[in-house]
Amino acid sequence: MDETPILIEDRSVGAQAHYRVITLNRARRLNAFNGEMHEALKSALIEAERDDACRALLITGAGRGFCAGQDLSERRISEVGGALDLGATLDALYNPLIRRLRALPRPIVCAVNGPAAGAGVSLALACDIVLAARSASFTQAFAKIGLAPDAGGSFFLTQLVGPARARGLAMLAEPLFAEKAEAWGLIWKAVDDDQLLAEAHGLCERLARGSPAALAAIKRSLEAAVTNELDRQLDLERDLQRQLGRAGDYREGVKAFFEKRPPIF
Ligand code: T3D
Repeated sequence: MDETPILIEDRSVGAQAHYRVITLNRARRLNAFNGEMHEALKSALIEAERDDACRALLITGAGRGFCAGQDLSERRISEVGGALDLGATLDALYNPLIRRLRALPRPIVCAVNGPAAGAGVSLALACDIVLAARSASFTQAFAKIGLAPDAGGSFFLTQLVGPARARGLAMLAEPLFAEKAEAWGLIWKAVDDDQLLAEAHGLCERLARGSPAALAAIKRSLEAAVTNELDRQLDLERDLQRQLGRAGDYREGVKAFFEKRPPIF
């Protein structure tokens, strides 16, 4: 099984802009992470950040799964002699990935097309807008293999669904299906399976036509709001708004409002 670990495709939105679709492509292992997939994803995110014409990202999975977390075939203790340091792999691979996704100044839509488990859930929750097919599930599988949520899993879960539900999900390691995930506030929306990609592309197109400066500022502001006190957040809002108010997108937005037409960013 040596497929290209991720597939990358650009979809144009007008002459100057596009959004980028990243498809995790290890379908036989439900797109579980191995070293190559980590490396490919890292390069794709660095490249997306460099490319100013890339206005949004869409992350999804090939085949019937989204991402089953770490590829456990790389973690058979009998084969690695019990010398595994999972702290080191988190430091080297997962934590930089999550930090990169959260810091990327572009909106990231995630289309969860099937089971997400372990760090696969963390990957989805690190994205900005998460859609899931109704048949998709989110499983904090860690406890079943003697681990605890990682790659930001404990953080995202507690922030999004609150401590009581986070404890139940993490300790019982049961699948949470898309509709309940939406009802609990874990994700933006559950959609019919056959509509998932169309909806995700529609969202990306909308975002790619939006103001890049505003979307980057929104991402930064909401990220900071998770941990900031009100005073700090008010200051950050002021600073970001000052920057945005001096930029061309704001001028175009206001002009378009009075001309009763959609803005062109
Ligand atoms: O560096 C570090 O190690 C630290 C970081 C850790 C991060 C983590 O993510 S730890 C958690 C690792 N992930 C899991 O424990 C999840 C394991 N998978 C599952 O629980 C289930 O497969 C799912 C809930 C995701 C889906 O269940 P189901 O019934 O739809 O599918 P399945 O039959 O279990 O899996 C289909 C195939 O994918 C199967 O292969 P086979 O038998 O057809 O050849 C299965 O072995 C394979 N697969 C699924 N998950 C993984 C995997 N192979 C390797 N690694 C996996 N994680």
